[in-house]
Amino acid sequence: MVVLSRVATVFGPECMATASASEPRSRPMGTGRELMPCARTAARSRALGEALRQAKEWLASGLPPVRIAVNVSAIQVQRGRLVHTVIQALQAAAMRPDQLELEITESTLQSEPECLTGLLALRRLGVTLAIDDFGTGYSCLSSLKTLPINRLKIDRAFVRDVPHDPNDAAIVEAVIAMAHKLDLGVVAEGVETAAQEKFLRDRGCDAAQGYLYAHPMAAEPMADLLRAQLA
Ligand SMILES: [Ca+2]
Repeated sequence: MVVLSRVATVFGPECMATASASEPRSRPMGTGRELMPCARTAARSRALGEALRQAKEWLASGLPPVRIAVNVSAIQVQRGRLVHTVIQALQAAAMRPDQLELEITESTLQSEPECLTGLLALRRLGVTLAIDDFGTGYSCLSSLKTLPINRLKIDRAFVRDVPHDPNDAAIVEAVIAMAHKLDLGVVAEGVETAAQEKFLRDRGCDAAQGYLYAHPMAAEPMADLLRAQLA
């Protein structure tokens, strides 16, 4: 459940690749509310298709449309096939591009022309793009103004010790302020305590995810949760 400031409503689930559908990752994850485990595949495009198929099923079962977040790799973006895969998956699920958010881990993201071209094509399509685990990679800050992204997700490593650790608190506060100056949304990852949530809310963080809201779960219990909260 997303409960921070400007986002008072549900974002929707984040779909992660896991070893198997019955073996969810132990790390707290989930955009906004929670996480839907997906089968690990060599090509994450299968996870993308699975996630969108699930969204279509939820819609058919009477749930209001939710935004689905899916993790993709920068390699997928660079190879140039991702746009085609996304278009096909969206068509198969009869979903609009703005109902899909793609998360790309910062450490794999580069400002190389192939990556930029792929990201631009996805943005033109209308898909939302987020940098995942922001702060742990080595991308230079200038990539933030060159890459066509919509949101930053602050890595849990910085969130874990706020508000007590003054260094982490300073970093998180600065990232939120910087993101907003750049017109980017901000999501905090790994939120587990009310004190963390208050710190983030007070600094204008747009949304949060983590154990405080929900643990990783399979599609069925998540449908129940969505039904209860969106009713
Ligand atoms: Ca993610």
